[in-house]
Amino acid sequence: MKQRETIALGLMALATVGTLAAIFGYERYRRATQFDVVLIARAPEYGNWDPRTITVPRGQPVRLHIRNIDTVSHGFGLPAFDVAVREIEAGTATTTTFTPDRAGEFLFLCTVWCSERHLEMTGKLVVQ
Ligand SMILES: [Cu+2]
Repeated sequence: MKQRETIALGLMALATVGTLAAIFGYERYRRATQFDVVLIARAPEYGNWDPRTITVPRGQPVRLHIRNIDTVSHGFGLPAFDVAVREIEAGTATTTTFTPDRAGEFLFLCTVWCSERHLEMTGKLVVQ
């Protein structure tokens, strides 16, 4: 009887340790493989994209968090990598993921007519 209890306790301890190891291992893997970027959207007269230039590593998945802190809608387009977010409403945020597979400098832009200076709402993605 004593032996069975010891075996049961041992198995429970193994299951607990294994679960924790899997959780922390996955989190470490996710951070190592995903590149996070925060991008603020505002019409050009109120600050434009912030930052205007984003630098990311080539071949690594990029998770782009776009926060529209403006009072009008904006959109996001990165034609070189077929990324498009049709509309980000005022005061909301969205996330999009892509993997830049080639190095260079690429244009990103607002795709919603947001102000008279909408056409100035552009930025540069640098892939290294
Ligand atoms: Cu805009």
